[in-house]
Amino acid sequence: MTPPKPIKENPALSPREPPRTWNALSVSERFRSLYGSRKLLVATHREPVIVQPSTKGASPEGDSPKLRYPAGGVSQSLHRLLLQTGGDWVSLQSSPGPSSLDISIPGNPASYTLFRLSVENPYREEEYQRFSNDLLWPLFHEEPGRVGSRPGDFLGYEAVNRLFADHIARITHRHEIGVLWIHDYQLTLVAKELRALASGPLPPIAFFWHIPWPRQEFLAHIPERRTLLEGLLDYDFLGFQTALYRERFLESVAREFSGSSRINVSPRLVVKDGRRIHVGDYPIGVDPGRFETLSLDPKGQAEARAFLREHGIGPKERLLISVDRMDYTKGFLKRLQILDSFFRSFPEWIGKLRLLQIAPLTRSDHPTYQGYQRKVRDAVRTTNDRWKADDWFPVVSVERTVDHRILAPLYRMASGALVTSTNDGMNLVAKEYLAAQKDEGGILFLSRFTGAAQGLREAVLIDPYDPQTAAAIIHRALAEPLSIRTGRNKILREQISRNNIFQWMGSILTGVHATEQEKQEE
Ligand code: GDG
Repeated sequence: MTPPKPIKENPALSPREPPRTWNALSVSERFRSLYGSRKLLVATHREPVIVQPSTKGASPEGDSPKLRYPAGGVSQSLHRLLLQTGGDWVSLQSSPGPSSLDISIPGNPASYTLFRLSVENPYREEEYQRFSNDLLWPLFHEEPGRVGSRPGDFLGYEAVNRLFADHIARITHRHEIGVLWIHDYQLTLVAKELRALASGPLPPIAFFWHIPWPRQEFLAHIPERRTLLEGLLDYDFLGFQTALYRERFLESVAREFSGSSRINVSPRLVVKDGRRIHVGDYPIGVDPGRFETLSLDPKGQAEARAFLREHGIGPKERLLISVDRMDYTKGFLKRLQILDSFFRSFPEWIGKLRLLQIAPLTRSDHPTYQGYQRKVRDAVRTTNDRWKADDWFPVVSVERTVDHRILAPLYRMASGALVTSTNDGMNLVAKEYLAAQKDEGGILFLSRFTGAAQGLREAVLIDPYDPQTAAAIIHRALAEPLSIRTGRNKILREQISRNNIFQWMGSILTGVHATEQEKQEE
């Protein structure tokens, strides 16, 4: 066996970038200074918009369709960013309308073009969905009991990744692209396929992994893990949410390819067949200014009060708020157990504190999710039956998306946010809640099993697997003096202001550029 060669990392890619606060303007200026008139091309599995079917029959040519926005961290974060920098976006089409759309939203400086792919072979698309959602999603969230993929599904996964690559290759022929930025576990093989198609040089290809990278034993359940890892190493630049996930990824590469002289691993770099792949941790953030402004907007606040009225909640009631797609990784059942322990241990709260749960349905055509969503509804019913008093009951569950204009004031009005994920790459809701707490003492109760908890050390951390202790922590924190709560929020709010979404993008773009320069100097 050849001993691994020592490899030298690029100091320009040091994790300790000089501190600076990025904003929308500085990130788009940075993009332009690095890439000139060349564009950013983003690819995600899901599209960032839902096109509303026209109610007036066929919509006339050129009419702009009515759009809604799905609940989802990846697509909504990138949507906000591309409205600053412009660019192209490739994703699978999931609502009616044309095969490409120009997305521009008044008040934003740029617009982007959305290219909407459709998979012609429905069987291949089903396999792709199964491999992604029934195998990768549960295993990367350390839930092997929920795996439902079938042998052979990988063929569909490969086919759809190839379709993305084909389409991206066509766009890169027509438009001058500065960076390709591919996202998440559904698209690990796009760089590999692009390299197979390319006849000339490609722009740098970056990839961001939004979900956790699990402990090693969970990868063992994926027969194709080696192909997936090699696929990831076909990118030029890999980003993870936290140092822990980056380290676990590198450990997976080191284990899987131990003994191979083709692949060398160091803390922020992998060298594969002489090609250098930068591997970094870049925790995603939110746009705190936007949530703060929305939370203070009188019109939004009035709409939020109307929303509460509509759901039978009085204007002065104390609330805990939870906002998540109804996915098993978000710990809905654990949350209800915590509430149960809370009322059992501290009955003085009965009639005085409610949980408002905004829970838009997700993947609800899927049997695992149908079963889980049924269980959540049953548990909500049981909790409400157990603790109801007169016409009061403890859980209000709203199974639809609520616009951010209403959501941000709701965050502000709630005494606490309850984040109970059993495993979560980052969790943006935690950061949005803090952004809405200007001068307020709302408490973030944050599951320790989120990427956010790895950075927001001052938050009130809870373990969703230990409902009794979590209930006691909630009880204690709610009684804390306002000065303690606002003091804690001040520290947390400074952190989310610094590590905002623009900082995330700015440091990734800077890193990709440094990687490219290094290649040219070689
Ligand atoms: C994945 C990873 C990682 C939710 N309900 C509504 C609504 N939302 C918005 C929230 C937030 C987003 O969806 C959810 O983001 P999360 O980060 O909490 O969760 P995932 O969707 O699972 O995201 C996650 C993220 O990618 C980014 O890297 O943090 O770990 O799993 O922005 O506000 N938005 C609206 N109405 C709703 O009812 N408008």
